[in-house]
Amino acid sequence: MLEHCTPWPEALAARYRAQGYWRGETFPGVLNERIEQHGERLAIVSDTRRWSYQALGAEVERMAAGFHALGIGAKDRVVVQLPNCAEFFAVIFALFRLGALPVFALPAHRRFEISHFFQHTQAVAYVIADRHAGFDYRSLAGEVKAGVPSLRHVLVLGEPGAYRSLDDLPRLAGELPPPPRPGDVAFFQLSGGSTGTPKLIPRTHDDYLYSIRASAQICQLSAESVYLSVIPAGHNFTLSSPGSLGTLYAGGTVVMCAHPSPEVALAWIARERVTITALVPPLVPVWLDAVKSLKPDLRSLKVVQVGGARFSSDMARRVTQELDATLQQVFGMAEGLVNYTRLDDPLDVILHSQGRPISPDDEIRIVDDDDQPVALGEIGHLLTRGPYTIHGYYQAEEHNARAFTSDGFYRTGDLVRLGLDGNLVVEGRAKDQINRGGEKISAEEVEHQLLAHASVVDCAIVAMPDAYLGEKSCAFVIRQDESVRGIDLIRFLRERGLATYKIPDRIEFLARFPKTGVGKISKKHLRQDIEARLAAASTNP
Ligand code: OOB
Repeated sequence: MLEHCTPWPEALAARYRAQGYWRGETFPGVLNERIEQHGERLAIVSDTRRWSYQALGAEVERMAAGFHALGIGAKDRVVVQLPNCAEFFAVIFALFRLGALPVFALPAHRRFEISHFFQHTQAVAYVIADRHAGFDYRSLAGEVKAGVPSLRHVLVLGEPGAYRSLDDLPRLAGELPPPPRPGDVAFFQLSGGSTGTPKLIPRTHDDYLYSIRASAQICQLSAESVYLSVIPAGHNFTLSSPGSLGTLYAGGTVVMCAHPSPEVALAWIARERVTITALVPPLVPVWLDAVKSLKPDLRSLKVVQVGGARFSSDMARRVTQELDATLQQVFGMAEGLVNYTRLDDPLDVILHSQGRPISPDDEIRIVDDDDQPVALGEIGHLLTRGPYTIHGYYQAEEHNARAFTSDGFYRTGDLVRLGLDGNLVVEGRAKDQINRGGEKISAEEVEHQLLAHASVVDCAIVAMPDAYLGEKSCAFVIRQDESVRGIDLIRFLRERGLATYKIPDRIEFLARFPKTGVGKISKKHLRQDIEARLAAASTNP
C-alpha cells in the first residue's frame, strides 16, 4: 500500500478476498468493461454534455494522455475541486488510469483547506472550474500556488485565465504507463473531522468497488437506472452510496445537477426520467414544498435517499406520503461503513431507523466509555471494522492511535442503538463536530483559527439547534479587548481563507467558561446556554 497508509491485516484481507468482496477489479478495468458492454448507452448528462460510455471513454483517454504528457503519473496526488459536471468523471477516470490519486475537495473549500490538502499530500496539480456559483476558482488557485511549491499544474474547466485549459492538454503519441493494481490506493476522501486539521482517507480500488457494487445491488440499480447527482460529486454519499459510480457500475446514466435548487433538480428529473437521487435532510422540506407548487412530472422517480445528518421521523413520513417513491435512509461515512434501510423494509423500519450495514462482514460494536459492550438496545459508541472501512488515515499516526482500536475498529464518534430487528438508530454524537445540514465542521479546527486572533483569549465552538439545517455553529469567546465585535472575528476568519460553512453562525462573548469536574471547558453547559438563549429569544421576540 501507499506510504503512510495502514493496510488491512493480512488475515482480514485474505478473508475479504475469499468471501468475494475484493474481486481484483480496478476503476480503469470496470470502465473498459462497461464501454464494451454498453458503448452506445448514455453514461453522463450535464448542462453541456451528453456522453455515451464510448464518448466518456474517449474523453478519459484524451485526458489521461494529456496528464501523462504533463508528467502526472502513478501515486501523484491531484486536488480535484469541480462542481457537478460531466468532466468530473473524465478527470477522475483519467487520473485512475494513470494510478494518480485524486483528492476530492468540496466546491465550498477555500484557501485554508485547499492549501492544507496540498501541503499534507504534496499534490502536484489542481483541477478547478473557472467560476462556479459566483466564485472565481482561478483566483483561489493563485493564492494557493503562492504558498505551495509542489503545485506544478493548474488545469481549468472553462476559461483558463493564466492557467491551462482542460480542453488544451498536450497530445501524447505513445504508451501510457501500466494501469493500477486492485490493492492500490485509488484516491483520497476527506474526513468530516473532529481534530485540528482535516484528515485524508485513502480508499483502494478493491475496497471502494466492493462498497459500490454491493450498494448498487441493495438499491436495485440496473442499466435502466438514471441517477441524479445533486450534492457535491466528490462526497462519498453521491459518489458511492451507490451514487454516480454505482450507477456507472450498473451501466446506467448519471445526470449531473450543477445547482441543488429544487427548480433545477426537479426539471432534470422530469426531463431525463431520473429513477433515483440522494439528498441531505435540509433539502427535503424544500423539495417537498416545491413539488407541491411546481407539480413536476416525477413518475420515473423510484427511490429517494436521505442521509448525511439526523433525519426526523416526521420528515421521513412526509416523504413517504407526498412522493410516490420509496424512501431510503442512508447512514454512512467517508471512512467506510454505510448503512441502508432496504427498499422492501417495513415502513416502520424506513421511518424510524438508519438501516443496516452493506456487508455481512461489517463488524459492529456498540460500547460504553470504557470500550465495554452495552446491553442490546442500549445507546453506545459505534465502532466498526469491515471490508471497505479504513484502518488508518493518511499520514496521521498519532491520531490513528486514538481513532482506531488496537484490533483495527474505527471509532466513528457516533452514538447509536441497535434495534431488535438489526437496524441501527443514530442517537447522537460523541465527537467534537457540528453537522451543519450534512456539512461537517470540526470544532477544534475552527477554534484554532479563532485563537489566532490577537484579542481572543479562549474560545469553544458548539452545535446549536436550527430548524432548517438541524444544527448550526455557535462560538463562545473570551476576549481581551471589549471593543472587538463578532463581526470582526467573522471577517478575520474569512480572511484566513476558511470555507464559509465553517464560519460560526453566531458568536457569544463570555467572561469565563463553565468547567467540568476535571477543569476542562464544559461544552455540555455551553450547548445548554445557547439553547436557553435561543428559547428565550423565541418566546420574547
Ligand atoms: C456521510 O459521510 P461523512 O464522512 O460526510 O460524515 C459521516 C458522519 C457520520 O459519522 C455521522 O456522524 C453523520 O455523518 N451521518 C449521519 C447520517 N449519515 C451520516 N448522522 C445521522 N443520520 C444519518 N443518516 O455523511 C455519508 C457517507 C456515505 C453515505 C451517506 C452519508
